[in-house]
Amino acid sequence: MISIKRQLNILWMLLLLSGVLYAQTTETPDQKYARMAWWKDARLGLFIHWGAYAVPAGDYKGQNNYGEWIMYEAKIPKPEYEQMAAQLNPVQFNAEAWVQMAKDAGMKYIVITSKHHDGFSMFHSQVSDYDIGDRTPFQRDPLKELADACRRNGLKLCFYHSIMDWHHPDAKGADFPKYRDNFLKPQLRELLTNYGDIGVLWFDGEWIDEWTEEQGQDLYRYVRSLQPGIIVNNRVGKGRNSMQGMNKSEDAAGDFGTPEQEILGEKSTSDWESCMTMNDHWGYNKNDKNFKSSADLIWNIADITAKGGNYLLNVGPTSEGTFPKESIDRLKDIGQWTKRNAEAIYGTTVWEEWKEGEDIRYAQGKDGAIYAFVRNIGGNQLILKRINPKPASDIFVLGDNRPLKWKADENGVSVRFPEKWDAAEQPVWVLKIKGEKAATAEIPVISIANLPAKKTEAFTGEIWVKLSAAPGTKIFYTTDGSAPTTKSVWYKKPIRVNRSMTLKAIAKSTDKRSSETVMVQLVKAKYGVQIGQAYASKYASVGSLSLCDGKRGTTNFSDGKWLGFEGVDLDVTLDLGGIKSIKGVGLSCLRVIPSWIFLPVGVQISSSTDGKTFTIVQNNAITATATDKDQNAVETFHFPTAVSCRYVRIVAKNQGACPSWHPGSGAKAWLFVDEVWVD
Ligand code: FHN
Repeated sequence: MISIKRQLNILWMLLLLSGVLYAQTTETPDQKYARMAWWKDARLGLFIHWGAYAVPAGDYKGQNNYGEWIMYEAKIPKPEYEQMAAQLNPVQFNAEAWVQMAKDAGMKYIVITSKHHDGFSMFHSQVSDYDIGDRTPFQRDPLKELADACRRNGLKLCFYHSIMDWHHPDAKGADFPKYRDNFLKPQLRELLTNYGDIGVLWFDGEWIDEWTEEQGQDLYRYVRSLQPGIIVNNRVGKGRNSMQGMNKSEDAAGDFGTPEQEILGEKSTSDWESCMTMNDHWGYNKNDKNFKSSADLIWNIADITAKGGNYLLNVGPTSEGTFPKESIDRLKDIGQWTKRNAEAIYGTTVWEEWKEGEDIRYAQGKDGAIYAFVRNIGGNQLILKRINPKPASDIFVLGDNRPLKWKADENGVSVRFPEKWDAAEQPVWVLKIKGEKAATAEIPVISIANLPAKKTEAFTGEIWVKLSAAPGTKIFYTTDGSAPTTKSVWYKKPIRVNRSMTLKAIAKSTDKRSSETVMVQLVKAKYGVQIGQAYASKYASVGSLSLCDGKRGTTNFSDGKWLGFEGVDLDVTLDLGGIKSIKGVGLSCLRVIPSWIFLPVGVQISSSTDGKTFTIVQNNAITATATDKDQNAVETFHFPTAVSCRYVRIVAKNQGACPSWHPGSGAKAWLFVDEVWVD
């Protein structure tokens, strides 16, 4: 009797031979699985973007927001950029120290730029003299030193290599095949024959017109012919779906998907790796201090693990050959956490119930244990819905050998942590549970005006909130933010809401455990708001009412509290609900020059009693013209305005276009507004 697996392999070979199935190589699924095994178990890798661009470190001609694209974005002439490259002399470079930091962080492989789009090779190439060995005082080969250090420490060395090349004269137009055959491929041969076993070839820059899927398939085979065991990402061809990174079709070239600066929204059994910066730049920018917190980076590891992916986290080293301190600190924090929770991270696989709300993720161990990654635990009790522990089994929190007290009832598994336990001591806790999926009721739906509510809803006056769930289920809810149980208020009719609150609800059916909790933040806004100009959907906060919800935005423009207007003015009318005597009008705006966000250049205020005829009461020019030295800031403006009216119209004039000194010169300028109010 031939096993199913063997039957599949035979079928696969027949399809292949018949030409029905076009594969990159004659590799069976089993063989591919074996080749990818180390990478799947590895989970975490360190991405390193290191090149000539570290010399300017983000600055050029008064601009300070560049990264590894500086040559292109700042239109630096080749000779001038070559001069920059010639200054690269990383005398503090210590391969052993870099590899140790990656290893201590729990990373199992390093992907370093052998050549980025600028065409400058970070290894001593014989194919080119535009490299660190020939053009700089640094006569060593950093990739050779890294290869040796990785071998000594049991890490896999991998290369990021750009197909796009801004420096090579043939890498454009009709001569591209000459570049491909006489430069790109010979350099790859050097990289795959002179540096030992290479784990992954991470291609990039495949989006250029000169590149095609066919060339990608050929390059894949070429690379695999040099090192048959190597793994190649899906940017070798043209198959990826933009920054979402997964292949658009089954037979696209490459072994894994490459979401960039994002994590898949759902679990996936395909091979994928999310690559992400720690701050806002891949290459070193000495001005960029906008680093993600260690807690957020650690939660990304939990989220990616639950979804079955790998995490390739980036560091941009300096031209001296050192890691920025902020990166070192985060690698240390990650290392402490991965060390404590290793068994939940490495070699685990996707569990069918991989998520529970926004703060719980699950993964399955090879021994069948289920790991629950949990953040934001209030107090020392936790309720898990999606799992049923085996009766009388122990639940442990990794890193602590004391079994936790727990009991399961119709509302879930309530787990109690030890008395003197400090929830804040770890950004993410991991529980090890022997159990199986629990049957839970369907999550109820919260609706406002017959539309499903978003996570946050602003309103004026009062609204009616409806809760609905599957037939035969009861719904229980709370309005004080506490976790609802079957002892909470039983929902029987729409809820009248006339104040801000956090509404949470669960559903319960007779034969199942109560559902996961659904939540909506209801925020009462002070006035009715009529927007005259469309804000961008990407920066839409909770809609126009967010201008009056009292929730202040921060200088992190993507904090979800800003309305962003691209190239157009803010034109908003507040309905005070009746004739009021007002004394002043205020608004808060954001300035983040590197992100093309400018303050308004003027504010006009007009009033009306009927909402139809308006009289201008204030015309204020805000004269401070933007300069590239302006720091990120939330600026609040207040205009004394003594008038009696029901409607107040505020028009804040957008700068219109980025100024000539700005990298976005001439492009639409953004106006970000958060709060408008009258007093
Ligand atoms: O253009 C590159 C960018 O410089 C960086 O290397 C990232 C990292 O994956 N990839 C491209 C942008 O998608």
